[in-house]
Amino acid sequence: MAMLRIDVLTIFPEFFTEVFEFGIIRRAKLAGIVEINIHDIREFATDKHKMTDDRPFGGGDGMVMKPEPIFAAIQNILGTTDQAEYPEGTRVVLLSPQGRPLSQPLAQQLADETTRLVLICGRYEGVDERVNERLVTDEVSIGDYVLSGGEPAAIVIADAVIRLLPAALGSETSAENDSFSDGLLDCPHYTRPADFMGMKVPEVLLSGDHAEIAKWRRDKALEKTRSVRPDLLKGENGDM
Ligand code: 6GU
Repeated sequence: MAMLRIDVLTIFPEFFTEVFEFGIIRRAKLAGIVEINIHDIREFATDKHKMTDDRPFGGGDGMVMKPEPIFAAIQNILGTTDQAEYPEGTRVVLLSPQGRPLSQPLAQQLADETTRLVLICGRYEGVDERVNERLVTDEVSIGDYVLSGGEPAAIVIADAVIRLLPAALGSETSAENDSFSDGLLDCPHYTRPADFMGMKVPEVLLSGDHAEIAKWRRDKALEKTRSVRPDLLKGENGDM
């Protein structure tokens, strides 16, 4: 049995046809560590025109995703639209710019605690608030910019979570050295050749002195973080 079952609700199911077929995600699927199901919200539409959105009450531009098809999809996937009756380990995530920002700790928490992860891809104009009120356990954004829909964000969350599933990691320690696992950006990396077009690999990395190498990596990670993301060094690990 898969350790994690992911269900994606989208009006663009074709968006996901190949995106989960590569690398760690493909391997995790083949190993039965994760199962990913894509659901077309339109198939749960109740009216004869299969409408998934409608004009906003109160007026204004854009369309709002209707609640009925999303409620029907959740009923179908989880067997209930009552959060109290969701299977244990279930999180229903609405991807939206109004959500709390995705972070490495949130991805880690989802990897550690979740067995059923439902990702609802909203369109940027919005989703009827009653979906949020009744069905959603977590509203999540992937950053301070606006996407035309939550689909790319669903892929980002799925990737960030799946690679943290214990059995998905190629090497036991490879996630420990990630950017953000210690609240810093990663240090630079080099491989052969030691001299590429006159650009030399730092001498210390060729020295075999593991203590010196560890110190160099830490210094470089700090230097990089200070120059690119000083905010990560300020609060004592605010959201980390
Ligand atoms: Cl989750 N959705 C949309 N539409 N835009 C976003 C986002 C999500 N996260 C950042 N921008």
